[in-house]
Amino acid sequence: MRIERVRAHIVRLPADEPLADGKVVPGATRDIVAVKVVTRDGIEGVGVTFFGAAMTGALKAAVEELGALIVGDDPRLTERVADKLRQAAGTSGPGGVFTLALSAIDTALWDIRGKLLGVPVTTLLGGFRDRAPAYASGALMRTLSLNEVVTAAGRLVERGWTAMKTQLALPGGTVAEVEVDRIRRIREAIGPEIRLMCDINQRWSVFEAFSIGERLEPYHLHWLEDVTTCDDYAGIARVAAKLKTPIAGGEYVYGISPFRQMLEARSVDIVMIDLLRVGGITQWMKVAGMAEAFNLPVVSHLIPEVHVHLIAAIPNGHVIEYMPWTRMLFDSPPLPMKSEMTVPTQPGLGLTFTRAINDVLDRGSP
Ligand code: SMN
Ligand code: MG
Repeated sequence: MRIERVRAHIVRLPADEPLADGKVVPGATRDIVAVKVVTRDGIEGVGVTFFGAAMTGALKAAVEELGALIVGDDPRLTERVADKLRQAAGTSGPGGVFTLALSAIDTALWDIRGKLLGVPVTTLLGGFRDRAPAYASGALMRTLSLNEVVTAAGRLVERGWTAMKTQLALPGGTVAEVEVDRIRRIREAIGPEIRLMCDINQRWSVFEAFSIGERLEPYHLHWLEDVTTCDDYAGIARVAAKLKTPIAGGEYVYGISPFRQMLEARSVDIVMIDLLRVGGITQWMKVAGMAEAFNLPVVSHLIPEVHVHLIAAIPNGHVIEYMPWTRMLFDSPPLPMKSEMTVPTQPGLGLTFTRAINDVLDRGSP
């Protein structure tokens, strides 16, 4: 079993918002690097990566340069591959493009392993259950006006969602009254039973998190996410100790070690693992195990098509973030139904890139 080639291709998907038919900026795109690892006997593994922004070309190049180094290697030996690539990349990791590139390769290797053994990736990882809860993400962003966000939240409920995430730390400066009022209005629109999460994306100070967080408690958020700078473990821990609302975090950190700091400091009540920044499925599972040992639930960040396998596989998988950004990469991707996703049963990840993407990946760069 040997790797024959690794190819990457930048796909510019339209920046749409299908969950509540949100407004779109004409021409705006989400630029994603689609990756394919092919073995000599023709097994194909798919991976994806992004967060490159203006460096998306560099991210694609990183995948292909790292990929060239593992041609001829055994795709089943994910730890050996990760070690080889880490050493080859010098000290360019763990933060940044190196880990984002490693992640896509590692994900493709797990897809290959599943196809080789004829089982879904979730089965390889433990297969705790065959479906998992999902929440709607991306439809209730801070850039929407108050009326727009309230309308969109109502629409999500109409469409069967029982859990959804919004954002605070509104553009133009944080005014506590305005922030609290927005959550009050959303809660009124969706009723008491819907799970509502709120993401701050590191934009509050610790003191804003104390004071606004306390005033949000009557609206019983399911969690408050990334309340302040992601590596201020002590600061986040102070917020977590003070508020009744569970504190979620973890999507911004790279590799596995920061999770040790975060968990030892008791910064978070809910561990959010980002597949790309953690370095792929191999590393994701290590953090999930760490969280389990700390008696903490795990939630995913973006790429629900892959994360459905992971959240369903582990005993402490809590909920999948259903952010629809990557669905258009695939033919018949797994989709949520009434706030739930079912794990694909085909071997591997059960994901096939669309014909147009496959054509380019099979042909190689012009
Ligand atoms: C988020 C991060 C990156 C891109 C989109 C959205 C956000 C989330 O933090 O949790 O979904
Ligand atoms: Mg977030």
